[in-house]
Amino acid sequence: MKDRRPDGIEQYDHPAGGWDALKAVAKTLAHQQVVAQGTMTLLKANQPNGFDCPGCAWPDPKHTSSFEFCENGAKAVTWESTAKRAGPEFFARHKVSDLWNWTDHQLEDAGRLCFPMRYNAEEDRYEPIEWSAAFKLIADELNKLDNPSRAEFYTSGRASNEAAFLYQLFVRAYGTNNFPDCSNMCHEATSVGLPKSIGVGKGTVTLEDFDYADAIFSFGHNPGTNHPRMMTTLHNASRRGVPIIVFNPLKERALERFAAPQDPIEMVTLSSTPIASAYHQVRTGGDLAALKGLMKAVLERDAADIAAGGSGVLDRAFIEEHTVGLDAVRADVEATNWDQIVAVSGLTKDAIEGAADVYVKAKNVIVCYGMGITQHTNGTGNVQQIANLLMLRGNMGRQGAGIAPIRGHSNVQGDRTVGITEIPNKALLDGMERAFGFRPSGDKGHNAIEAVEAIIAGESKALICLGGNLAVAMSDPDATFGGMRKLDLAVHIATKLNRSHLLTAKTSLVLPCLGRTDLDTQASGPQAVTVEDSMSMVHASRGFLKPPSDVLKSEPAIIANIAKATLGDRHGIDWDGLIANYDRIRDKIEEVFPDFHEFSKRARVRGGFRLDVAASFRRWNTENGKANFLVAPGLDEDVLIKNPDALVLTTIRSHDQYNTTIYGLDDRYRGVFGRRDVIFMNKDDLARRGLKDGDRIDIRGLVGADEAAHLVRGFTAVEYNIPKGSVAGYYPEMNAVVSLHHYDRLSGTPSYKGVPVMVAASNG
Ligand SMILES: Nc1nc2c(c(=O)[nH]1)N[C@H]1C(S)=C(S)[C@@H](COP(=O)(O)OP(=O)(O)OC[C@H]3O[C@@H](n4cnc5c(=O)[nH]c(N)nc54)[C@H](O)[C@@H]3O)O[C@H]1N2
Ligand SMILES: Nc1nc2c(c(=O)[nH]1)N[C@H]1C(S)=C(S)[C@@H](COP(=O)(O)OP(=O)(O)OC[C@H]3O[C@@H](n4cnc5c(=O)[nH]c(N)nc54)[C@H](O)[C@@H]3O)O[C@H]1N2
Ligand SMILES: [Mo]
Repeated sequence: MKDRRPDGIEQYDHPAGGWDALKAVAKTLAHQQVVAQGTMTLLKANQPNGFDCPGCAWPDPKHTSSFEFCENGAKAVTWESTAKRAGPEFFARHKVSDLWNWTDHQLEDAGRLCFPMRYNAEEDRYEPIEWSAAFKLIADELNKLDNPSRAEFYTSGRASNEAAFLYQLFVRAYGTNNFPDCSNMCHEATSVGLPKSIGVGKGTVTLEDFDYADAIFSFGHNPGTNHPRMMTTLHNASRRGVPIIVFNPLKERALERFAAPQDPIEMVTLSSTPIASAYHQVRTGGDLAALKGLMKAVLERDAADIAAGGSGVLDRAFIEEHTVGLDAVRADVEATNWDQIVAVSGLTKDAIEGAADVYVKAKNVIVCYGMGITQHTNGTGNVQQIANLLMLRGNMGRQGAGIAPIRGHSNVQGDRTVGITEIPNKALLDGMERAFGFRPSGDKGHNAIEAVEAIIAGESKALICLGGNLAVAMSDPDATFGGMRKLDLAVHIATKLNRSHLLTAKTSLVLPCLGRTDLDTQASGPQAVTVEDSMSMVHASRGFLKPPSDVLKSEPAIIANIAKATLGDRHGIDWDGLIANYDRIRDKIEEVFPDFHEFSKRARVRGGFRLDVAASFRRWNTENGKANFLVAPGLDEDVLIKNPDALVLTTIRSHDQYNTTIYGLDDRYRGVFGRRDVIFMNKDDLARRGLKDGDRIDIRGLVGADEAAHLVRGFTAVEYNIPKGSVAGYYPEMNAVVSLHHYDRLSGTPSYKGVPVMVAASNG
């Protein structure tokens, strides 16, 4: 590449982690004005008797009590425990139409919300409202709807088990299953795909399993940024000589080399540990082809071994005893030729065979994956092919082996476990009837896409959000924003101001709640909540900071009060009693879900407890009682991508953001500083369009023949090490080119990582 790079684009040669990570934390602490208190807070993250870090869902090691440094965990904690406040004076100073012009970074940087606020349309401002008036207003609006299914109840994955359980109780007692959830945009392909293959929509491994793995495969996740504590695990595995095979279109620095901030030698000597033993830059959306290639190579090795008089490389005993469907998968894989696999994956046959050799040689293999796998129109198929690959050699349900979906929000998995689902199963309905004496409706409700579609169509008139920033997280802001402005009621239970709150309805309320780090005191004294991590471990979390204002309520308290106002004494639920002592909520959780037996007691034990994941013990809760090999037909994810001029855009997180919360404008490991308006492109793709590094470009989403263009103008093209045909840009900015109709038909997961686009010199 040339010496002159676009403004803010530099070569970053350091390993991930190291001193730069410590410096970044110092900067965030200063920016959020919390230096002394903030440092203290950080020391309590993920400690026994401390709070669960809101940064990610990676589990805590069982036996550590020492402080585990995590740059992005520190940012998440610091942004929540900030000294900045967005109280009534703030809203008196700024009209909503002015705030609309602020960036997402500026909105959240205003600080913690302190008082319940209601929108006054004449003044175009949010004004303070008393809690009791707010609850009554919500109840009146909800009770006015001619049908409870005209209301949508969104959950973002930071909500605790206790809050999520009360929320689903309220909503089911109210009468709908409309539960759009952030996980619909995230790991839904896992939640839908894995139950059909292994009988549970969760990962099968524990943190300890990584100590016994002989090879680790990583598909489409960026742990150095999004799950930094996972780097400790990968760092240790690499040092043990475990091969780590990465499939990712971008060379993510932490997957190349990492300097562990807890390793005094690496810190003092400025050295680092290589992580990936092989790095395969698969094309965006090329994973299905790569996975079929891997299986093809494994089957070829098996045939060759048997021809040479060996016993083959498949785990035939496992396949025979535990599985169904290998013949169909074998036929599909055999019918897929290497030319197709190479063309779609963008990888050479040698590369795929090399990875297959590592796979076959290892006794125990774990496959980890993230959004690079799930956020595709064939996301569910991708997930199921990963399960197939593992099952070929019995890498499922035994020590050191299994599937590891790397979850996003710190309690996104728990929220689903305790009942946030638009498709309640019989066990859930039976449990609710047992515990509360009424049988909720079993009708299918809305997921996130369906909820937004119903809002746009004017069918749904009320939206309540338990956290999150639905409008900005969702595809197609033009359509989504317009729909939300037509609502009769919008309620946001939140810690910080964001753009969704500015999409005002006829009645709009922003209700401030306690965060993870805040002390939560109820009638019986200080409370703990519980969360479930990516590996099904459930444990307690206790905040200890003085809340930003005396007026704040906890999420459970806000939900209980809305429920009480809306339902009166319908079903005889003692809402006040439940929130007076959260043990009572946990007792009810236990009644509905027997797997939570002795919940409060077991949650208090250091490290918590693991929920039963049957597939971890080779019990298959599928319809046929077996683990199923499943075919995902074809290789191409989208007809539009066959357009020879199209490129496939993937939308990714920078190192300086938490979903729609933008901490800052740097993306250090990728060498981007002070800006986010860039598109990473291969140099051949630039040249083919007569473009060069630093040129201003427009990006248009291809959404089918007769729809309006989804356009982003005036971004800067950055020449980058990314496969030909693939381009990358930042989420959420790039949602403007993603059509609402572009999602996995099986799971409803939007295809944020496989967007067909056209790129051209900017004329805007
Ligand atoms: N600091 C921080 N932590 C977070 C979050 C955050 O925003 N910031 N978000 C949380 C949430 S909700 C989630 S879901 C997780 C997300 O964590 P990740 O799953 O790591 O999410 P992304 O950054 O979206 O990107 C994933 C990776 O996939 C790669 N990729 C893109 N397209 C493809 C593809 O087609 N195939 C393959 N194989 N790889 C591809 C990208 O290059 C990138 O490295 O992190 C959680 N933790
Ligand atoms: N293009 C594109 N779009 C994507 C993705 C992508 O990779 N690309 N990723 C998708 C994924 S994986 C996800 S999970 C979604 C994320 O979607 P969401 O979960 O809806 O979004 P967040 O940005 O995490 O929500 C941030 C807001 O949550 C509120 N908040 C923070 N902490 C708390 C709390 O403790 N309690 C309450 N009540 N509120 C709190 C704050 O007000 C903050 O503004 O986005 C999806 N959208
Ligand atoms: Mo997520």
